[in-house]
Amino acid sequence: MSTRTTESAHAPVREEDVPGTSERRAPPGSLPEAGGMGTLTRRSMLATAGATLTGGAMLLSGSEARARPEAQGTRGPRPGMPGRDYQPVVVPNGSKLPWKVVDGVKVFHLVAEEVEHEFAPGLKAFCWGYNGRVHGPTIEAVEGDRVRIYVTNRLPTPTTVHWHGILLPNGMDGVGGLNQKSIAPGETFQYEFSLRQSGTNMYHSHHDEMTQIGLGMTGMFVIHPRRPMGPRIDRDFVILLHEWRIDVGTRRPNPNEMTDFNVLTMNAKAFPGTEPLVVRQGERVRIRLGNLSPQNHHPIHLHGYHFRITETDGGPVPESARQPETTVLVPVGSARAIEFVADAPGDWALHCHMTHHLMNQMGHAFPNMIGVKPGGLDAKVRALLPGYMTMGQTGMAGMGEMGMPVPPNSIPMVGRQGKHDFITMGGMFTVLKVRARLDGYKDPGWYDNPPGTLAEAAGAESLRRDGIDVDAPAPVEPGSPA
Ligand SMILES: [Cu+2]
Repeated sequence: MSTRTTESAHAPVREEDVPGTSERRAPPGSLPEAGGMGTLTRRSMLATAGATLTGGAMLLSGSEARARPEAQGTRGPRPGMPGRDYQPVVVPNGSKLPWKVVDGVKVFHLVAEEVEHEFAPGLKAFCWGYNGRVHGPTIEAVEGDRVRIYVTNRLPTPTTVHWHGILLPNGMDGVGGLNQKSIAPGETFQYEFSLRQSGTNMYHSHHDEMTQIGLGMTGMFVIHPRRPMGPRIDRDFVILLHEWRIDVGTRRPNPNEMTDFNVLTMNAKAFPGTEPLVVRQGERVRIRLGNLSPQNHHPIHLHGYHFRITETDGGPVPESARQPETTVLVPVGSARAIEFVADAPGDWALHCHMTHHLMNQMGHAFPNMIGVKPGGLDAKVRALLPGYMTMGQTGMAGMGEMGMPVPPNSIPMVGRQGKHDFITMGGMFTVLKVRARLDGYKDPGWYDNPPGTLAEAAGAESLRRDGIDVDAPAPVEPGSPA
């Protein structure tokens, strides 16, 4: 028997840690298969899948029985139920994949298909996703659950699904060609495995990865622990990070882009399209962040709080290793969960700290105009180009606010009006709204700052009292006095 170093009591055991040669044959029942009746036509497959889903008892051959722990007389625990076994996660702007229990197995159905998706008001594009959504619906299950996931391919090209970070038999891992036959257009495959871990994981296409992940074929896969770990979480959010290249004037993300992404998203929405995270003051909050962007790592910064990173997609972080943080780096192909107690009321920014990830489409392609003095230039150019105006001499902040006419189907610079002024960010930005009183979890509007707790223009009396002379040379002293 091969051995694994176990780091905690929660370390999972691999079903397949058994002696054998390096070229093992996949045990029967450990490869995803076309949906039971050979290759299905598109028209018949939903009906067939439906029949299979409600088909009742499943006969196991002897070899299948050996491959499945519950058939060895150690039947898995009963399927985990929301409310009883776990507190369901919240997916801002997102969706969840429904399921049903058939003979003790949780059955899901993912449909890979083209989706017209709105990134923010004003920008729609044709992406690839699952079940009419970009990204795919969040899959939610419980440690110990056995899951059977049907995948129907309605794309014009083959695909597969990889269950990212989930420990499973090799033939269920979803890498096209390496682990399984790719799922041809019109086919339905079934994946089946038991969840021997808990944590924050993901799923994504593993066929023509650059194209299919780049077009949005990703989703989150949350596995709750069978027995709760640590303090109870009141609000458990799921956010998947992504980046896209959508040239102004087009309606299709360009998956061939390698460096210059111009739409940065949380759950496939760019600010101001992102829904706020609404929390009651005093609640314990978890935010699960996944990153399946093509190229960039995202340092996600939360204002107003210090938090601990409690999970990676490799499992829980031991308590002794949870250092305090204000920014969590979520590398490509990784997930991180952070936790904190929401004791400070307010509207707190939650955003990627890469400043180019806070812009929308035109920020990246703009010439550097800082400090340019147009003088009489505008009038001269207007003779040739009516309506011409030099822009950007003091930066980008005014561009969204001016409400300039923009090309159709584009979000060039937009932020949105906030309570106090215009919010000059786009992209990977959202707001954590913490309130003492809430009417449900719908958006409570902007925060009312208590008197004396808001930065405002300084009054003459304050300036005089504190000896601040705004016309004097700006005070400064050496950082390393002699
Ligand atoms: Cu970023």
